[in-house]
Amino acid sequence: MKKLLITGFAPFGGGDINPSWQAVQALPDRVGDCVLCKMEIPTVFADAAARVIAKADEISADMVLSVGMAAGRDAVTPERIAVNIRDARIPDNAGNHPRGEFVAVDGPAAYFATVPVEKMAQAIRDKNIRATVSNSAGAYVCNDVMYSLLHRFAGTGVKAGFIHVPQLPQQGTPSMELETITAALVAAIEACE
Ligand code: PCA
Repeated sequence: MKKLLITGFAPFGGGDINPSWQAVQALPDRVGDCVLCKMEIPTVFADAAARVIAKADEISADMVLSVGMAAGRDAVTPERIAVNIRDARIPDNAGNHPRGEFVAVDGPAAYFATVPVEKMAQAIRDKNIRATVSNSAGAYVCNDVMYSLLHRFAGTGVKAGFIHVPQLPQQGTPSMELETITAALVAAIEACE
């Protein structure tokens, strides 16, 4: 069995739910060859990443997947690349509002995900769920977590990736049902084996 640390975010930007954590919570404890450790993380620059990295180290995770919500997207989107920039349109949940700062001053401009993003998107589509690989995770807390994970685990055997999911129907359009998002995550995890 492989150990997968999978995280979802707390609500942010005045919202009261975040489908990323709801969907992660709804996942079974085992998917394929993976035993899951689920964790909710705050929508706060640096703090969220530090917590995920600490937990991954603590449980000796083989793989880390973070999930976040992207309003405006109508598909589940494994992220291909994380960039070394914090550039927030709105403050995070601790009031941080970085504009054009580095995630890691000593880091490269970008990292590619070390999970198979094309395979994950295809596996989700094979379940008749909308999915496409995204080439930008933004420059907010989701990108911050993805970049920080890839920076920390570069050159180790620990795989890391990020998946953005749509809003729920009650949050606006476009949207996707929670059960569908959860099923998409199952397919994505299975595709990582
Ligand atoms: N989405 C935000 C941060 C938390 C979340 O769920 C983002 O896309 O950066």
